Amino acid sequence: MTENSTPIATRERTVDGFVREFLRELNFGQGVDLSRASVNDQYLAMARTVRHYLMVRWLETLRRQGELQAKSVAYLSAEFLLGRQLDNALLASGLEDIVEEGLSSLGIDLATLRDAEVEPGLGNGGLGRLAACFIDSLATMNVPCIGYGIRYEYGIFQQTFVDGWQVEKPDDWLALGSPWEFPHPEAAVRVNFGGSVEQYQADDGVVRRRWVPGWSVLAVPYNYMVPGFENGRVNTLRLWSAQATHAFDLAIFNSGDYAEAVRAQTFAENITKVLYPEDSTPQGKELRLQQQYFFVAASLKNFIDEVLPEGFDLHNLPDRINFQLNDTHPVIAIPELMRILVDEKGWDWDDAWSVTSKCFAYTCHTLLPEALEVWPVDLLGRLLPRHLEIIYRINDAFLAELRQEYPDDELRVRRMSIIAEYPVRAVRMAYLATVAGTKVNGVAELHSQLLRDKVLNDFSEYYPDKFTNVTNGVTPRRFVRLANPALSGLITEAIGDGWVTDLDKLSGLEPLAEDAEFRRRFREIKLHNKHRIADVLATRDGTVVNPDTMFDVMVKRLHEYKRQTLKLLHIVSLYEQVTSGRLDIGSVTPRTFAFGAKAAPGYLLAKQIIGLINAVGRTINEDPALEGRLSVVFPANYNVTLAETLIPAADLSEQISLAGKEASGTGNMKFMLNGALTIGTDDGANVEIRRLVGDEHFFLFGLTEPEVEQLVDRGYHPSAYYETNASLRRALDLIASGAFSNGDRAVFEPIVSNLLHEDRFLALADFQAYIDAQARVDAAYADPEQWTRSAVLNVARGGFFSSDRSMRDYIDRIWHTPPVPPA
Ligand code: NBY
Repeated sequence: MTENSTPIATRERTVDGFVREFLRELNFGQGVDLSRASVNDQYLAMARTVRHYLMVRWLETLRRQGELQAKSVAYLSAEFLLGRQLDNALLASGLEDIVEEGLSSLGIDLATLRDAEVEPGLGNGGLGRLAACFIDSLATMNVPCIGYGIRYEYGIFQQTFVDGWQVEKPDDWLALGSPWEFPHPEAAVRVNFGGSVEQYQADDGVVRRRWVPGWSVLAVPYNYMVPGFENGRVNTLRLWSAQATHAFDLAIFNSGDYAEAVRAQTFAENITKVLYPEDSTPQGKELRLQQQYFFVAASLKNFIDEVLPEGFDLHNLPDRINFQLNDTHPVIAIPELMRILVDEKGWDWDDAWSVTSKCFAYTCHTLLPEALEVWPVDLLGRLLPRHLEIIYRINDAFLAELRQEYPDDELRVRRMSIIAEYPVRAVRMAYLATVAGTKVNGVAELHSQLLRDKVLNDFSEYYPDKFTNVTNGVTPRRFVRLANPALSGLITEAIGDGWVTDLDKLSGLEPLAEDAEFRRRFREIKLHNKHRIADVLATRDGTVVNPDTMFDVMVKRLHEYKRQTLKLLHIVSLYEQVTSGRLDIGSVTPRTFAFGAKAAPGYLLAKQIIGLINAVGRTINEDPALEGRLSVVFPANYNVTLAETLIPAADLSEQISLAGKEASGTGNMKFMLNGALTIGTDDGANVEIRRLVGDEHFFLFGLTEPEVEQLVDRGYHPSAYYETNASLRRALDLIASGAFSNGDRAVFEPIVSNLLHEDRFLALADFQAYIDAQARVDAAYADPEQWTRSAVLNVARGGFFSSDRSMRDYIDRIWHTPPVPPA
């Protein structure tokens, strides 16, 4: 090998080598020399340098994959909430130390470059972040996986507060360059829409049907590296971007209408313009269905034509791939594969169904009935007429099967129809996924059980073996190793560094809960992390927080079912008692209440709640009598980056959804692994957290799911709680009085009346139990040694919540894709 073709990764893994590569990128990539380089120049050069180090591994992974043709996972997800890439790439490639030293020899601070990175916010919340954790784990575990999704030009909106009210700004994350992506315009594929279906006589004399599309766009792939942790593997994430097709433009150009041609271009490119910011209630908008079909059609075509070797017999597809459907958003892939096999490949329907029904598995992420996606048939038929026909045919066969099984139960058969008739005729995507998928899984034990017993009960009776559970997890690389370097150092010192890829090893910390010196250092680290977030908030927002207080943190999307209002009622009640003189401030545990939450822009009540949190916060923070003892911080624009500094500083993790509503939660796991104690309901993965950590180290409160159901069945009257509970009444009255809105009683009236007269998520019913649990929190916090013991045990017993374990469960229960160890 000549010097020039020696891979850089084997040649330059030294400080000098790095510095040379970095300067070369700065000079020849950015076109500046060091003395004139902006921070952004330096960041971009740095990112590209690190990328080069990973490149050899990526190419090698791809080469071996092509050679082995091992069974892989294709994770189909409309969202991948990746977070910043630089740190993760440095960690995975083992370059952290070299880079830090190299940069400092040039007088550059790595932390400054880190902060220059704009995170790709290509997801709403838990579902999108889960996808990012999963692909990290698969790469780290040497499992072949390709992530397929959408390259939104604008990610989740940037949240700002104006007078405490949420105002959304577009998230122009690509503006300063995106060094982590590799566009491949030459590999673009065409995606069709609209038109009609025609009947024709094929060469074999058979009458067939085919789609005559009305318009099409190009899907351009952008590849991203997904590096495994120190294992030499780099998997691929492929995000699709929409572009106008040339043919499309040309016809119009030829007719001389330049303006129309440009309009057409904009129209096509709209498809991947923006991420829909609704995190639970799907809007049923045509553009959204376009997005879904767009990325799924491009992905299937890419997999079949490019990833599979030439001449691959598609009858063997189920041995080669699992398409995992991340919620219903990619479910249109099912009729698309049928269309490819039947219409394009000329297969019999039954052959095609036999293959298709072995290739997909479906993960459900919700329990809210209004969150289950349905597509009105008139919309679907207009956009994808052939797919609608195929869905009808799948449904006909399914209903015929059901009528055999349940000859005397037509009501049940209709309940289970993939096509709903009311309020409009519409396709139920969850049902389609359940019928066509090999497996259906929920994301925590309780959630999977409720799916089986309630949401999809008819289906679980008909297909008992399809239903399974895989409890969610989070990647310990990003959420412990990178987010909490101080704690990571302490853990590694105690038990070695194997925990980063084998999180069950954290159990080795158990005995150290009894070690006073270990506890002292653990506490010191928590305090250090509080100072770190205090610095961040001071610089970013000019907010002052007192690190010598309990950090009580609630971060998640703003939603009624998550019950930020319950947290708020606790705060208002405390404030009311102190200011009315019934409670001595000296006896109150000093706390910093921290919130982070975006509301869907169209969710007016959620935006009101944000307004109220900020208003209460302002009042409390301005009260000199409370200074240094009680404060509320609500940094705007909570995202992955902020989570990484906020969560490690938390003492108390708020997981207070109404039982039976939060599918799993994953923030709860991140807090646990960073040594926070949880106050929570028996909901989602809280159930498993509590079981693992033990009742003594978890503050449980509230109605259980069966109790919620009973109460609602009996008839729930929130005002009864208002009338019988004096502190609740005083808190609500204080809000209603205008105390937080300059005396204007109208401002927060909708929140108060909603709670008094509707309260869909039973905040008032759980109020007293929550207050009592908070009193137990105060008592426990008063004993720092005991509290720290519990905190250490939370870490030691949290190993189960690694997304590596989730991936093992998917592999064992759903995919059956063994790892492919490196050569
Ligand atoms: O998925 C969340 C669940 O609420 C949470 O309990 C769970 O831990 C997490 C991972 O399994 N769901 C979620 O984040 N959902 C969305 O973000 C979402 C996004 C878009 C749409 C619906 C839901 N949509 O219909 O457009």
